[in-house]
Amino acid sequence: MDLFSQQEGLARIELTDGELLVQPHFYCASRCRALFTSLEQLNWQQQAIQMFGKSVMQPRLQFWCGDKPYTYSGLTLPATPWPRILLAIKSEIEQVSGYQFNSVLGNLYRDGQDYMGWHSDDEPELGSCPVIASLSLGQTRRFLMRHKQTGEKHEFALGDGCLLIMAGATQHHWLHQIAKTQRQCEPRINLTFRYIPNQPGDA
Ligand SMILES: O=C(O)CCC(=O)C(=O)O
Ligand SMILES: [Mn+2]
Repeated sequence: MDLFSQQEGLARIELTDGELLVQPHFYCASRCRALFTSLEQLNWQQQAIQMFGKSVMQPRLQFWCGDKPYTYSGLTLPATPWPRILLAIKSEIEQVSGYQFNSVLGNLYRDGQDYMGWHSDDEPELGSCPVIASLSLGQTRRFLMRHKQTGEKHEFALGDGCLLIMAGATQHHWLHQIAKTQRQCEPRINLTFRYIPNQPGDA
């Protein structure tokens, strides 16, 4: 699908059983470069997750911050203070989208061998219809979606400065991934802003 034929502002993409919004040039090229340079300085880490009962290193680097802890694949990320740059980006995305976020999971794909396998962002902490705002910086990578019941597939090229929002029932019905590639590949940073609602028993 060609994201670049869309107009200015967030545009809706037709999706069976889900809601997708996209703004291919949410940030201009010079702002993207400046953001990439600052974000690279964060404390990126390669962390282990549990898969089929085994501990495996994630094939990418990760950065987390949020107002509440978040657990996925056996890895618990604690509540941590926000670096100023991430608060600024969060607030700009909130203004444009009208959604609120209180956490961000960042991914740093060092080269084409770094990837993220098929998954849905459907952890219980995210509530029943999670809204995920995903900002891409740096190298364009292929973002694939596959319908869990019908197998329908879509592919989007997520380029420098692209904002993609998944909402509604998307996480119930769709898986997504960033595939490996053999092509020459520069680093890419992706920030996924999330909202973790209050749980029963929270103070
Ligand atoms: O890198 C991307 O575009 C996707 C990241 C993602 O799916 C996630 O962090 O859950
Ligand atoms: Mn995801």
